[in-house]
Amino acid sequence: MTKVTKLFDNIWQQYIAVTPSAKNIHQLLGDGKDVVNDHVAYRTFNTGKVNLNKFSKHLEAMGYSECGQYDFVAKKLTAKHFEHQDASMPKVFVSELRVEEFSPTVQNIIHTLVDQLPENISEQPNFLYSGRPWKISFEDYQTLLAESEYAAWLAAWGYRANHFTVSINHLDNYHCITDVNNRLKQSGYVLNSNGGEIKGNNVVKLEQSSTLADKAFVEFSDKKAEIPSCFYEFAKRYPSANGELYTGFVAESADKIFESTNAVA
Ligand code: OOG
Ligand code: NI
Repeated sequence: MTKVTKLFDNIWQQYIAVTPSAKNIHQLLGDGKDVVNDHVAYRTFNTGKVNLNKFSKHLEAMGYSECGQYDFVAKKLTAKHFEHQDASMPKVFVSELRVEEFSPTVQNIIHTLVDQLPENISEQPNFLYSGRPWKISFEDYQTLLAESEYAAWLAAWGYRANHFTVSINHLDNYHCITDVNNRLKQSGYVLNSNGGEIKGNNVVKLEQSSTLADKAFVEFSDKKAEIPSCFYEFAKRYPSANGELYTGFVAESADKIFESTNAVA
């Protein structure tokens, strides 16, 4: 196992611990075979110790490089995606919340979280599966939730993949996203239908769908509460003009995929 393969194994174990549906769907779609993971996604704040630039450095040290850039005006997010020199490794999508665009109350809560972190947190080898590195109360979680579902999710869950992604291109028994979605619904899984179950199309070279996040218990500093955890995504890529499969993301679709961790999407 290479270092990067081992890393993704650790990230997957942490993810399925709070996303049992992903483990079951992985078996269902793979029919006993391994499933190729198209990408994982991370969320962070744009504050110095943990900003997108820190993720870039962490990923670059492992053979990744920056590819696309994306802006989400309404959600107040900036994102980039990273590809590995070995194209068989999963892509990584990282977004950061533009903290200064929120109310003083929300900014204060976020600064209180980031202030608890060591300066070099992003250099730690387990950073990408380190979980929540700060203490937060349920009350502060709810204050964040009122202004940004993203901020609340990140404050509760910290540094872990918020989803893995089944590459439909590599499945043996399914060729189109509609067949995948139908199989999932027949088995009782609920899809994110925000903006339609299928986001994108062959013209933008990427079709995506996702489950709604599972729910899991989180220990806040004042109480334990059950909140949305992580989800599973399904992606089919189409060839670009050069004949190679498109490797980027589509901002309009991503905008809806983010909402897979909303309590009601
Ligand atoms: C990332 C959402 C974007 C995609 O595939 O478009 C994304 C997130 O929910 O943090 O993963
Ligand atoms: Ni995704």
